Amino acid sequence: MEKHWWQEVVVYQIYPRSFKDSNGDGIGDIAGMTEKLDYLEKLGIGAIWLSPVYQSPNDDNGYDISDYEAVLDEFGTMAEMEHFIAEADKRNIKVVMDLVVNHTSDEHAWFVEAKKGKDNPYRDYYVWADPAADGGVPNGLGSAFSGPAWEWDAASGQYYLHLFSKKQPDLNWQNQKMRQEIYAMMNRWIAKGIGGFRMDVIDLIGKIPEEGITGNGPQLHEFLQEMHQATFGAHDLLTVGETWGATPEIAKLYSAPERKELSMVFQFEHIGLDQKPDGEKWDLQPMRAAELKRILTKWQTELGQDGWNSLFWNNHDLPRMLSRWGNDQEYRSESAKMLAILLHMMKGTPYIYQGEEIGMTNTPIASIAEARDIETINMYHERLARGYSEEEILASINAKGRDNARRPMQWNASSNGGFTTGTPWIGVNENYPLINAETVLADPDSIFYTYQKLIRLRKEHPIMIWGEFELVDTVDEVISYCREYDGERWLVVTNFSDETQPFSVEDEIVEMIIQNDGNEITGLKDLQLKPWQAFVVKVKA
Ligand code: TEU
Ligand code: CA
Repeated sequence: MEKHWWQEVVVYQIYPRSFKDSNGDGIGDIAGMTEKLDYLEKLGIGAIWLSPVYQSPNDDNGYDISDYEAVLDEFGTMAEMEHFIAEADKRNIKVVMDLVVNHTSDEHAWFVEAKKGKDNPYRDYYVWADPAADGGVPNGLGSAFSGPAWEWDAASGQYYLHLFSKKQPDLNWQNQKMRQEIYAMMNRWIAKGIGGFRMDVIDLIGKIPEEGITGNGPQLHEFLQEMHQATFGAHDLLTVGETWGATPEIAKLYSAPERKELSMVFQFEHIGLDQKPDGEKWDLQPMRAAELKRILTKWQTELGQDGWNSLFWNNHDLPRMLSRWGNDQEYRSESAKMLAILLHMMKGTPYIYQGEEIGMTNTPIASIAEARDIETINMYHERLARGYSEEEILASINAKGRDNARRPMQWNASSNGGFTTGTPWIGVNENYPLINAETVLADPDSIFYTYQKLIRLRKEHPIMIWGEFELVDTVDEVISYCREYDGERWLVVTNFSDETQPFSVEDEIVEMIIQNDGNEITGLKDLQLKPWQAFVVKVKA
């Protein structure tokens, strides 16, 4: 397999609204991000996935784009964005832009035109349908943000499709002129020196709505090969598709090099483990470590040479993993470091979500008035109407709501965690005096330095990037595997539980690589692993 820079770096995701406010309006901005590039250089990351910074009415916090080539006023100017890309480049950090082309905002010029009537040249840039025989919605397609996926447009007597909010009309990828305009926009961003694209719900662009098909439609890969050819194919960029429904077989279709589509995909099979199989994300069940082990192993072994894994626990849509499956109370530091070691020692490109590196946690709400996310607010009203108790609904929101990840980054112990001198657009977690970058950087044994060391090890040891993965047979709650490369063998051992767990292998330790506590480990036979204990040793191959 040909080697690429995006297989060797660790990527850091910035959610700009919540990263750093530089002008006191309570909203993160590009100047604030530029201020923090030295912090990211110290961490050692090689690329930033930047959530949308484009012009938007912020119905879905920027994932509803009204102008792909203008910067949101609240975030700053295009000059500041180009300066950010240049300053990141000076620090060997590439900027991967968020490409949201399954839909636009309803305030995008194309949709404003399309709504003018059936004969408008932009009408077919979107998905319109006549009412069903009974005058209602054309079919049963639903929105991810509650309610039907069809919105009535009285002026034209048709419905338009929106798989997300009604202010996010789906683009019609069957329209070749529309596709060409998207590619031209992408090329103008590539010309600014960006490092690639994260592609929002890209598995939906092949949709056939009249047949109820949304993900993995028949022309999906044809469109991606056309996009590759027309834009990033001529450059060595990181392209990662967000594909909620991907299996390893489907992931190979996106990321097998000879197919000339994408570098890799975000697959979410591990992310669904605490969701009832027949329920929505809000319907919870306990996550079983044995299942997590099985799924992680499947993805490590089945992609093989036919693709490349992304590795992540967190993003702006997910509750913070430290609170979700770790232990953010008694074992906050140990379990945060264990999660980092378990993930970063696997084969693939690791992604760190802002605040994960300092052990930030979920932020529970006591009232829906504290919520900001449209997905959460819509679900609240929908489930109240369906008879759920407010207590049940808030419990689901506190476990799985997206605002958990979108609370302001905690920089220091000053007011609002040093995120803003004004009133933050969303409340800062009350634990900021204890959990903040400045305090964490002052502690050589902190979570930050575990991440910094994992990133440094990746730069120094090819085995972390290219080594073959092999699961080690253990009790359910212990996830242990080996990486082998060029005659070298590393053993990774993690206790994914609050309890002591047994571990024993015949291997002989050559050297301790990294561990999440100070315990002396002299041998590997008949060990009793402490809760959340994690270590990596080089063993005799
Ligand atoms: O997310 C796609 C998506 O499906 C998630 O919103 C998911 O449905 C939900 O969060 C359950 O966890 C992408 C973006 O990451 C998300 O922020 C946007 O809201 C969405 O697309 C629409 O652009
Ligand atoms: Ca600001």
